Amino acid sequence: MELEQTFMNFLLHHQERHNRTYHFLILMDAIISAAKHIEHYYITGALKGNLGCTDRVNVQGEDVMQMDDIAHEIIIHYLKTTGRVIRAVSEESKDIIPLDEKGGRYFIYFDPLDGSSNVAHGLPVGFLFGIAKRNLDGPEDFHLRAGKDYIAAGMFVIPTGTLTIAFREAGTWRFHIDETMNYVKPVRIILPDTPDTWELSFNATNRYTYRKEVRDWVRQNERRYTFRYLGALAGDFHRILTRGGMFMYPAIVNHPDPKKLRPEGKLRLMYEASVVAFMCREAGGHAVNEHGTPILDIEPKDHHQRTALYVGSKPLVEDIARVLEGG
Ligand code: AFP
Repeated sequence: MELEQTFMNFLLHHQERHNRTYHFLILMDAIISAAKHIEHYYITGALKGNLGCTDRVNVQGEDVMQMDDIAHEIIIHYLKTTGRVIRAVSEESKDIIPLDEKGGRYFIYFDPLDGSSNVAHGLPVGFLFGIAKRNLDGPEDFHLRAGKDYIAAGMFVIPTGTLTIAFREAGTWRFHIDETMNYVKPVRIILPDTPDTWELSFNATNRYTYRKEVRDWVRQNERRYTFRYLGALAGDFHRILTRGGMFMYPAIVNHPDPKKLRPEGKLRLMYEASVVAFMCREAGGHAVNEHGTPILDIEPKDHHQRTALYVGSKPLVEDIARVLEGG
């Protein structure tokens, strides 16, 4: 019987090889515990009437929490116990959450349950996170970090039992949960070079709402690749990492309903776009916004800032970036 290396053991060796402290292990242990908790809750949530409900009251007359609020609370609970987090940004909290402003060492930016339209069906959703380190050489000014300053970024695809995580200049790795609920068997992810397996992923109903250059690019290129779309970034990007190709969520500039226009894009910079862009870079890929600017270079002005996103295999992203820059 062959037993596999666990994530925590992998991380321990990683930290030692790079002469790093064990603080990051403590943080990752909390993140893993939170993810397992959310995963378990998600699998059993329908039984408790907790999947995908809004403004509902249960038989005891209590408010039924939505799954994304539950996921948020679970993560904050585990992060608090570490004493290592200065501040957290969560999709589910309007304000930045101060945790341990004196002793904390890491900033964390996360989306506790991304892809909420899948929740009611029990289909895959994501828990995405990016981590940056405080200034250790002087006073901390608490500025929001750009993706290029993250030290790690990752995602759990829930409830599939997978964790994909990238470490700065140390690659992107995938783990699977085993029978004992440990994430095991590190596999390094490198985007495939050859286009044979490449896929395109975007919300096809939006195609007529893109700016002309992007519409033209889609028309000219889409037949070359297989098309897949789940509607949850973590799941869609998980496929792109393995198969290559590109996930895109362009700016919506031509919608007949003005309320649906999204000239800045839909996805959130700090806990969606920068997270997948970081993982993609470490797997050999690239990511840009609607102007062709690398996602990882964008300095956030607001913690819930939105962006357009084109992420995936370098040749494909560079090709559309030329179109975006010229437009
Ligand atoms: P929700 O969490 O609001 O469902 O949004 C999910 C998401 O941010 C991302 O995970 C998807 O890739 C994208 O939005 C899907 O958006 P569309 O439903 O417009 O295709």
